[in-house]
Amino acid sequence: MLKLFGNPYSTCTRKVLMTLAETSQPYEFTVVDLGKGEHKQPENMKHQPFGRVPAIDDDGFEMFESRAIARYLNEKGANKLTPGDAKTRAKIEQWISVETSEFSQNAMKFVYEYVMKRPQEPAVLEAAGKAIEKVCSVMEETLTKTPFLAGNEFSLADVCYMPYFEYGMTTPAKEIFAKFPHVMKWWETVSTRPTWQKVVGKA
Ligand SMILES: N[C@@H](CCC(=O)N[C@@H](CS)C(=O)NCC(=O)O)C(=O)O
Repeated sequence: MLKLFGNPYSTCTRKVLMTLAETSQPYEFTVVDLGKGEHKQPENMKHQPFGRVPAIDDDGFEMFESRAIARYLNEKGANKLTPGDAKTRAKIEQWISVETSEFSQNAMKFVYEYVMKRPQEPAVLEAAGKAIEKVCSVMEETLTKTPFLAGNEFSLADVCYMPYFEYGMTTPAKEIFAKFPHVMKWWETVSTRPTWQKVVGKA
């Protein structure tokens, strides 16, 4: 049985949980308590050598890095989150790359400040806000044409943004998101999926 080591509140773990839910795969979840520093203990570092979460052990096949894990699990699952042809899959990769390089690190500044109460310099938040706004403006352009980031179907690209939107919506980043009506409509659509509601403990 697939073993997942992570934390249900962790953004990176949530990408994996959502992938598992959407692709209908059973797993055994070992909760790593970040508050107690368990992620830095040898037990977790055996699975995740950087002392973070998540990691998996799939019948002896061990790996870490949330996006890589999500891609691997998607390969194995039913109802794959990589629909369509080569062009659609290339767009999925494009959007995951934007999330990794432009979006999540900036969205996390708001999460640190307002959710985790780890004070950020005002200039840091301002720069993060501008970066988020830029990404949302590019998303908006795409989402005026198609309901999901990579086209007409929900995909791994959407999954990768969801954990950051979920927390971001509880912070002033929400006001940035709200400038973009198609982004807001997309968020309403993806966040009300029963799978996501379960992942975030709302169902
Ligand atoms: N690139 C890694 C990042 C993992 C990561 O930063 N996880 C966070 C939780 S979302 C964590 O473990 N933070 C604790 C720490 O870095 O000490 C991935 O995608 O899995």
